[in-house]
Amino acid sequence: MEFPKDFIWGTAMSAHQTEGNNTNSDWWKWEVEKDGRRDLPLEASGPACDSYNRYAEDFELCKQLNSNAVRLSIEWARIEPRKGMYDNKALEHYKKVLKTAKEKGLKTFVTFHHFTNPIWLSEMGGWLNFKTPELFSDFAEKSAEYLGEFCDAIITINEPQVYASMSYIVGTWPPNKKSLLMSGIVQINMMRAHNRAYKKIKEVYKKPVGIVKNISWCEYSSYTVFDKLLAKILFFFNSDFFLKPVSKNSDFIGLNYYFTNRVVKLRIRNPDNPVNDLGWWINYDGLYKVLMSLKKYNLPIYITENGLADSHDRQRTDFIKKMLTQVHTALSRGVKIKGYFYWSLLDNYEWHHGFWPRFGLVEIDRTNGLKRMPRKSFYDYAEICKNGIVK
Ligand code: IFM
Repeated sequence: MEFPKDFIWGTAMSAHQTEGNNTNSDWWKWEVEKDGRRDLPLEASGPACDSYNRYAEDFELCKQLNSNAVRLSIEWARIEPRKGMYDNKALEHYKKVLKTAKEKGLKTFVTFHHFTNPIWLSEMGGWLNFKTPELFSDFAEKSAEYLGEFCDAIITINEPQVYASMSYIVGTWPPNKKSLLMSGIVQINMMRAHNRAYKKIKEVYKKPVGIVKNISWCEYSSYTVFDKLLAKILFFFNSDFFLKPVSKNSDFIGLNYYFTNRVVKLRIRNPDNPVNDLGWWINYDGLYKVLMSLKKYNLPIYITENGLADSHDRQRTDFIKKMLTQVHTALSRGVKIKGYFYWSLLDNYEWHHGFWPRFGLVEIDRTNGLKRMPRKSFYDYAEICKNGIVK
């Protein structure tokens, strides 16, 4: 299977998960305040992968991977550590990071919000506060103005509904709320934030700006028509409900696809084979179905994340190839897919789970100075990136 010559081949990561010592963020605060009274997070992020200092080494790995792009995020909590006070040193740091990536021949896809918030914002009520879209847009405009020269594409918000659900329904992420109403408010504020930030960014930055949505396909058993109906409703809320109101202000859609859910007798009951180390059901044709469902938006699509936790690297190469097969089929049926980013380059901080889920093409040895050790799948993906061919 041959992919278009100008196809983007990359890997994705995020600041809090890789940089280390993100001390001005709500996540850091929550991690260090753990005093034995609660069981999560399983670990604190601490130095993470120390990518704040070792980014050049990481980009060198991207180069060895033959990839032509990298997706990473900048940290709002570092750039605006106090409300309205921008830290020029932090902006300069990210300029250096992005410049280094470009010097290594990588296109940069830069996310402005990837789950973490400055502590001052969380003290104002975070994404429940109706002023937050405005505050986020100010930060976004400032960052785009300063860093835009070195960004090939800007992503306003990563997986808004995952954030709204983990932090405000499931409650395993800060601020640990369990309220459907709150989650609804957060989602609306994130839609408003995207739309507003898009317009502000566009005033100072002429390249593409988009949003990244995690979308899971939803299957149903053949038990009753109600299973089918529920599957359709769940898929709608996970996809068009959020995308419709933001699609007019998006130059592309970023799709993160990991798994499919299956409704059986009005419950989510997923098969336990094949699964990744986190128990997520691996269903290849779910990716195809989600891609086909996005065709109606008539926007370029990047698969901005796709990957699996697989500590022994047993399934990763096969996973990538089978997912890319689905991408290829969707491409041949007219979906405008422009690129694929594997999540992730490195094993990194998997939020409340700590470091045990290993998504990396490159293993991080946490007992040996965070040494980077490419896995076999790294070399297999490198072949794909080099030739644009999946065999
Ligand atoms: O690690 C996360 C990432 O931060 C967002 N998308 C899913 C990944 C795997 O869970």
